[in-house]
Formats: sequence, C-alpha cells, structure tokens
Amino acid sequence: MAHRFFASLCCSLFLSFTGVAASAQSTAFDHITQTHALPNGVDLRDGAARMEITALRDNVLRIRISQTEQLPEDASWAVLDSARHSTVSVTAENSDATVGFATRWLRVAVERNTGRMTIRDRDGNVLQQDARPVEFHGNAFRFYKTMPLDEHYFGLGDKTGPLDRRDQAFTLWNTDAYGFQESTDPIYKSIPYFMGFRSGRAFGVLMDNTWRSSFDFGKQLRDVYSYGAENGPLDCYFFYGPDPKQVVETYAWLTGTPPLPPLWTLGFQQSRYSYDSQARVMQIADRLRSDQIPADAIYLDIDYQYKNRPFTVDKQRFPDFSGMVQQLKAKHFHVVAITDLHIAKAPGEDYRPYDTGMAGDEFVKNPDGSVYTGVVWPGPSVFPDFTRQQTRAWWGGLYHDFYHLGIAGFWNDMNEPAIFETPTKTMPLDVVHRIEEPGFTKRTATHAEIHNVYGMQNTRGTFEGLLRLEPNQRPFVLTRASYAGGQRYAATWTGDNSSTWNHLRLTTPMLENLGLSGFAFSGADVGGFAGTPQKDLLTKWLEVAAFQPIDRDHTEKNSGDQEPWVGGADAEAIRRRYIEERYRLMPYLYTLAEETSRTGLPMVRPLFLEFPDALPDRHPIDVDASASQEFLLGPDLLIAGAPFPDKMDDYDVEFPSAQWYNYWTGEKVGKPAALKGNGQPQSSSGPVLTTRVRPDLATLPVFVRGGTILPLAPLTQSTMDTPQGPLTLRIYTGDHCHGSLYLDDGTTYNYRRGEYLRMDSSCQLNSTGLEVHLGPHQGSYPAWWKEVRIEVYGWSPQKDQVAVQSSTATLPLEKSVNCVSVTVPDNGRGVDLQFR
Ligand code: MIG
Repeated sequence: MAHRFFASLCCSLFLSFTGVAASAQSTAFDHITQTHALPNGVDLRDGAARMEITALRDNVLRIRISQTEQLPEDASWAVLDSARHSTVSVTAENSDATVGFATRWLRVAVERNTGRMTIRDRDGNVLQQDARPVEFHGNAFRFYKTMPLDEHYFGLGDKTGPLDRRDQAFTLWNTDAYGFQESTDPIYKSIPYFMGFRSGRAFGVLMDNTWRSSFDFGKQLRDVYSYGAENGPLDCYFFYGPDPKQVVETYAWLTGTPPLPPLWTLGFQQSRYSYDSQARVMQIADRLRSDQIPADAIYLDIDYQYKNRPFTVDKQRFPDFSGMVQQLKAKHFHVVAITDLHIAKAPGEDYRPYDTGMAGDEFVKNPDGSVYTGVVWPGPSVFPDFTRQQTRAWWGGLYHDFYHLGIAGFWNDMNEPAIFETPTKTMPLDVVHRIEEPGFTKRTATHAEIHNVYGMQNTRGTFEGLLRLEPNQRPFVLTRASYAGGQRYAATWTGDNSSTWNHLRLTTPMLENLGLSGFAFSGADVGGFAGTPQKDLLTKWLEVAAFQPIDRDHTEKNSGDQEPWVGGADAEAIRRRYIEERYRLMPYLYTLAEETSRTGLPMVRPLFLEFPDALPDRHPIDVDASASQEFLLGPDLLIAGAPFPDKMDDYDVEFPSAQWYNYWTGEKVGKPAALKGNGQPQSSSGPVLTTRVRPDLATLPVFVRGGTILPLAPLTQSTMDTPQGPLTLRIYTGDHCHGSLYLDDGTTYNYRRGEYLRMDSSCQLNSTGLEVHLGPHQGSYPAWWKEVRIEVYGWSPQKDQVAVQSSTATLPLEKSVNCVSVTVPDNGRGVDLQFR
C-alpha cells in the first residue's frame, strides 16, 4: 500500500471533506500483493491492507476494505442479517492484469497494478469503475468512480434540490434544519444509498457507514463521482437491476420493507403546532365533520404536555385527556401524540421517565462518566442510549399509558438529535453511547459514530415497544430523523418546510427520492410549516398532497390558521373535492401500501421507475425540466402539476408511454404519436405522447394509464366508516389490462392468518368485444360491497346488454359521454362479462 502525495485538486477535496490536517498521511489500496479466491468472492491484500469482495446474490456484491488485516465488524444497523449472511458461489476469473470473479449476472475485475475495480454486466457493459483506487486519509476514506456523461443519480433520501443528484454534493449528518431551502444541506436524515441510471440500466450503492459522510456527483471533480466517510467501516453493497424496480426491491431485500401501515394513516391528517387545549382540538374535529372534510387523524404537538415533558399531559389545558381521546374515537378520529426523546432532567419531581431512566442507567454520558445534559424543550434534558437493546425496551415501555388510553400513533421529533443553545445544534461529538446489542460486539462509541443512526434507533424503540404493548396492533410512528433501514420502524416527513410555492414544488423530488431510498410512507407538511400560505397555495398544496402517501396539514406556532376551510367557502369547496377524491381512491391507495410492504416499491414513483425506456435515448424522463413536477402514484396514476406551480403559463405534460386517459373526464389523451400538443412534429428524442395543459386553480391534471383497472369506493368521512354501495372498478382499456385490490381489517395482523381479501381482475379487447374477468376473492376477509360497478373507458360496445358468463342473464348498460357502465352482483366467486 503506497503512501501518496495527492495532486492539489484531490487533496483539497479531501480536506474540505474531512477537515483533517494537511499533514495527515494518505494511502491507497493501489497494488495487489496477494489474492485468495473464496467460494463466494475474492480476498485481496495490498501489504497489510485487505479488500474482500463477495456475492450475496447473483446481482448483489458486498465490498469490505480495511487498512489492516482485520475487516470491519460484520454488524449493521441498516442491513438485515438475512441479507448479510446470504451467499452465492462464483467463478474465479483471473488474468495477468486482473483478479476477480463472475456471478450469473455480474463480472468483477480488480487491476493488480492499480487496485482499481470494474463491475460489468454479463454483456460487458461497465456498470461501475474506479476512477482511482480507494484512498485513505488517516481514518477517513473515499471511493472515486468514473462518471459517464449520460448517467443519472437518485436517492439519498429527501435531500433537497432536483430529483437527479448529478452535479451536486451532499453531506450526511442529521440536522435540525428549520427553514431549510432548496440548496440547504445537510437536513434531517442520512441515507447513504443512491441509484445510478444510464441508458435504461440501473444499479444501487449502499455505503453502510453511520459516521459523517459525503457523496459528490461530479461537483468537485469533473467526470468523477465519489463517496466516503470521515471514519468507520468501508462496507459497501453494489447491486444491479438492470430494471430500476429490481434495484428498489433489492434495496428492500438488504434493508427491509416498511411494515403495512394502519389504514387510517392513509386518511387526511390535521395538525398544527399546537392545538393547545382540549376545547380547540374538539373544535377542529367538529369543524372537519360539520364541513364534511373527510379526515382520520388529529395531532397533538408539544403544548399538550406538562412543561414540555414527554409522556405527561398538561391537565389545565387538557382537563379530561382520556375522555377527549374517547370522544374523538367516537367521531372516527385517531389521535397522534408527539413524544420527543429528550427526557426532562427533573429529579425528585415524580417524573417517571427520568426516575426510571436514571435508576436503569439508560442515558448517554459525558466522557467523564456523568450523564450528559443538553437543553431542549423541557429545559435541561437527558437522552436515552438507544443503541442498547435494554434502553429501547425501557423507552418502549414508556408508551404503556398513552397507548392504553387509545392514542393511536406517535410522533418522534427532534431525534437528529436536536439540542438548543449550541452552535452545532446537537450533542458534543465525544458524548459516549454504548453499543449493547445482539449481533454487535459490546463496546462504547462516540456520538460522532452514533449521531446519524440515533433517530432511527429512537423509532425502533418506539415501534418495537408499541408492538410489545399490543402485539396484534400495527403501530404508527412518524419520525423526522433516520438512517438507511429506518423504514422498518417509521413513516417520515420532510421536516420544517416553508409556506411558499417553491416548497410545494420541492415536495415532488423529495418524496420521490425518499421512496427510492426505502421510505415509501412519507409526506411534507401540507401548506408549509414556516409562515402562512396564500389562499391559492394552500389550495394547490391540498390538491397535490391528496395523491401523496402521508397527507398531513401542519404549520408552526404563531402562523395563521391553515385548515382546509381557511380562506372561505370557494377555496374550501375545491380543497374538499380533492380530499374526497383521496377517500374514493382509498382502495387503490391501500392496495399500493400493501404492495410496498411486500416489495419496497414506493407509492409515489418517478416515471422512470415504471418506464425506464420511455424515451428513445433511454434517459430518465423525470430529469426533463418540463416533466419535473410529474409523478406516479403507484403504476397507474400520473399526477402532472405545473413545472412551476405559481406560473399561469400553459405547459406540456410529457407521458412515458402511448395510452393515457384524463382521470377527471375519462377522455383519452389523443394526440397523434408524431405530433406534440402544439401540433408541431416532435423530435426523435422526445416522448411519444404529450398534451398541453392550461393551469387552473381548481384542477390538478391527473391521468390514468391505459390498461388500468382502478378500484374506487363510495365516499366516506373517515376510513373507520364502512363504504355504502358498490365497489367501482374503472376499466381504462389498453394493453395488458389488469388491476388488483387488497383489503383487510386495516389495523391488526390478522391478515397474516389469511384474513384479507385480494381480487385480481383483467380484461381483454378482441375482435368480438371486451371480456372482463373479475377475480374471485382470495382470503377470508369479507368484502364491504355486494355489487361491483364496472365503468369502461376508451371503448364502446354496440349492444346495450352485457352477457354474464355461465348464466343466461344479461345486464343493462348505462352510457354516458366517455364511459359505459354496468353493475353486477359479486358473490366473491369471480365474474366473467362480455361486452359486445
Ligand atoms: O423545535 O414540536 O419539525 O413539525 O411542530 C421545533 C414542535 C420542534 C419541529 C417539528 C415540527 C413541530 C415542532 N418541532
């Protein structure tokens, strides 16, 4: 391993990244002195340094490197044991110049003279290539990869800026970022994972390191992207698609899927900092019901607590807290309460979290062994040592009373952790945490190592604690900070955004990148947190958020009111319509949520995830400025807000495939494939279909993919209400026409014992007409409907009757402008229909 003197450009990159003294010694893994083939990979040495590359699956590699013979500890907060211990056998591939191996999908070759690694697919396409060897600078390290001109990068959670990370650099250091803007970095979460996408081929990289780290996609070095950390393990995973969905699913295989959320969390949620009296909370609930704005949840922010102390109630402002929760439940609302992790340092005041925590030695410490104290909302506070299993169990137990009172969900804020009265906004880096954890060597660790994973372990304590308290109840935890894999424990929101048009625009790339990074259940404060939204901004925001996973209206203290009725009846009517549409679409939303819990595929998707080949040159359509506000909700709905939502100019919606329908009217989007919306021929690199849209406050353009069978329910005011009437299946005729529906009780784990309902339907247009197959109900959960209303778009029959297979009965058709419909009984055994 050669000691190196770096050229000044490289050196400055390193210094700006690590902040270490210029005299610190630099080395690189740049010459292979020994090789050792393994059944599942290869073990390489450069003098005393060691690199092990193994295959966990045919499309998943793990790369571990150490400056000594001792590889980093095989332990992880992010990557599941099952994935880390998985292995496939490989075929060694060596030449004079390189050493490496092949799996059925990948080829790895490391140059003997330089230590540079290249990963190719079996067709020889280069997927990732070292621009230079891995470099060390003291304890810091960095990987450098060549950056093809036409490669794009996604992920890193909800970091700000455009969807594509290319030409940007990011620091991973969980930070309370009140008032963040489009260029603010770092913010709340650290998810050291990105997806590369080039010419329709996608791969993923996870750098599993919790220390302060950074990713640079060609910002400092032209044609090179790089990533590294200031300390800690070199432990990376490389995984291949080529389909980007395969990359997302493999990331979920490595780090876990989000659990199936309770159904009510997909309803509309109303919050503010703070509804600070019992009377005010009930007023808000009553107004939602009397104005008939469907809603499922009301949030209690910090002012419900006594002196801001977590797990207490201010009895003056909330004289009958338990009664309030029960009354809300009777009105079909769920309550979510904030429970921050800072515990008031209140000795001798009968404050149980402090007393039991001190008795159990549950708090993090100063280097001298005393308990660390920092000032946050309760004043001087102490902080649970969440990297201890025992401490998480103690923390989880603190939820006992609130959970049994009927509080349905818990909000873990400030868990970066945020600390007041210090310029770093967090704990000193030398605060001592203890790692006492199955799978890890027992040791202490500094805050510098634990910081980025602290919030994730906080939510793990909450989630697992709730599960222990109510094993058959699906917990709901909402978190601000997290780390890779944190989706296993909590949904998330993007923190303290602002009530500006630009922040509405920002939510699209932030939620898309969160979804690609494992966090599928996510939202941004609707209407914006900081400041008071203009009336039209709140309206547009409520329209867009109706199609995002978590739809929560929230604002800061002392801002103007921001509930859906604020601004008058006209505005309220528009906003209500969108929230109502979300409730009609609840069967679709819940079906997507269930898919997410199995596969990790997010609910909100960039277009390229479903359509990697949308464009002739196979670049991701989402990076086109004109498509930058478009996103998919599941595979079938395309939401196409204006690229700049405050502009009144007409704009073109770009479609990633040829057959789409207007969701609101049922009309086919029907421009000839060779023409753009403006009648001009489109370039050979453009999308196959576009349409011109005139912005309108009351309308959010939404489209449905041809070939979709979309399930809708009769409107309810809460997901706790049983829909009355038929299930609607809207059939948008087109290729590969199919649709699914998933249903269960929405709150328990009984679905694991077969108490669910799954119905897969399909349809086919042929020379004789349209055949529709409604699948039988799988599983034992009963349907709420007795009849299914089928609506057909994009095709119209000649006959006025529909034939029902295996019966002589025919049913009458209703015809309207873009739609024909029929209502059929559904006894759960499946129905076949012929439209002629
Ligand atoms: O220091 O609990 O991001 O949603 O309303 C502010 C009060 C603390 C920050 C959260 C915000 C919440 C607020 N919290």
